[in-house]
Amino acid sequence: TRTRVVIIGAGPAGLTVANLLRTAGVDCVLLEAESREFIEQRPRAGFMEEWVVRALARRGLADRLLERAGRQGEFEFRFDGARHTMRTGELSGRRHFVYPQPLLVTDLVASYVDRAGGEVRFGVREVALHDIDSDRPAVSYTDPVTGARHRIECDFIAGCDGARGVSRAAVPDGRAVLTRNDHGVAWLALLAEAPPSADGVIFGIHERGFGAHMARSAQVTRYYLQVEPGEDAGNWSHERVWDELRVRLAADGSPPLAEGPLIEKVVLDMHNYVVEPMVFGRLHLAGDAAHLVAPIAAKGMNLAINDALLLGDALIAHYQGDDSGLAGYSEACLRRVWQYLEFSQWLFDVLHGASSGDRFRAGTARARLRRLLGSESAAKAFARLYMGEEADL
Ligand code: RFL
Repeated sequence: TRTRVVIIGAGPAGLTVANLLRTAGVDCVLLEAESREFIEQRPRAGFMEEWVVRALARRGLADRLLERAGRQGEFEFRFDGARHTMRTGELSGRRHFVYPQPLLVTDLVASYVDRAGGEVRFGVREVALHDIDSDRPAVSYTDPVTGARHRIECDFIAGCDGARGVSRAAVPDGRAVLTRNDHGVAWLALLAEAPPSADGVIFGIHERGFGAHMARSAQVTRYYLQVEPGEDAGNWSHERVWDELRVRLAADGSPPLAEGPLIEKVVLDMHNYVVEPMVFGRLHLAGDAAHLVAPIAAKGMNLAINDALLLGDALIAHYQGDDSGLAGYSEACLRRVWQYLEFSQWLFDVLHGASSGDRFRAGTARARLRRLLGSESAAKAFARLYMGEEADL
């Protein structure tokens, strides 16, 4: 078979590219390793920045999101038994949209497959990329039902297969630089079947380790606990989790946490990476396949959609005779990636200083917090980055 663009991976990045291409009449095929049911339920991100929502809305991809997503414009720091509210919405003029990633993925699949009749092959195995340096690249895979091997020739490959995909690995040695950074801590990511215990986000800064609360829906709340890297989630029983959350999120005058069964318990090593450039011949990487931002500031999905919008538009422009978008693609994505990595690193230091066991780091983190809470201009600059730099996409 032959098509114009093969997209590998049906996460937020791949699905956004697929929707854009399909709407513009550019032939594409989307290959996904998992089943449709699986990707529509995989829990992950929850916060979307306003400019991303606006960009999706402009392309008719945010109808349900705009109807159903909660809006958030403040969060709380808790430390030394006190609560400090940051009014990030007021300070920045922007809001966060609370929309769990599985809902967004469900909407994007429905719009691409059910509404636009786009082509996806779910459950594909042994995906391999070929001749990415030529102008006739191809992708091959094994059909999950028949076991037959298929090959799709194309003009371009969009590598949107996330942190553990095969696209990034297809880049020949020496053609890209992979920059890694490891924060040296892990977070136990938890989903509790419990109503939220506050309106929005609480960052608990504590000597015993960082802890966080993130309101998701009336029934489900996300929590995080800083743990040792490589820690086994099995060591964290229901009692231990809730005892520790109560300590790390404690503050005078705060209502008790609403407890509930833990329906997700995963240890995430807090690390980051960036691949530069994001393009190799006919392969364009997008989203987590190209860069991972530890979920400290909830930036990953926003970056993935930013890349996807730029890539989708650039590919469409290419078929209309304009290659400037493709030429500038990698640089345009990476500018925002590095901005967000820097912010994430900065926030990491603020949130983990107290538990670092290092008096210098603890002292400087405390100084940053005081500056944020005591200076309007510092708070404004912070809020703009936290809520996400605007872009007209
Ligand atoms: P995805 O979502 O990982 O999608 C990649 C898709 O590719 C498929 N795949 C393959 N398909 C074919 N062949 C192969 N060989 C394949 N290998 C993999 C996978 O099955 C999958 O369907 O990447 P994408 O599209 O780049 O999207 C990135 C986001 O998912 C990610 O950045 C966010 O989830 C990060 N993140 C958050 N981001 C935010 O913006 N806000 C948040 O609040 C937020 N919270 C989080 C997060 C990530 C978390 N985890 C689990 C790392 C919270 C958590 C706990």
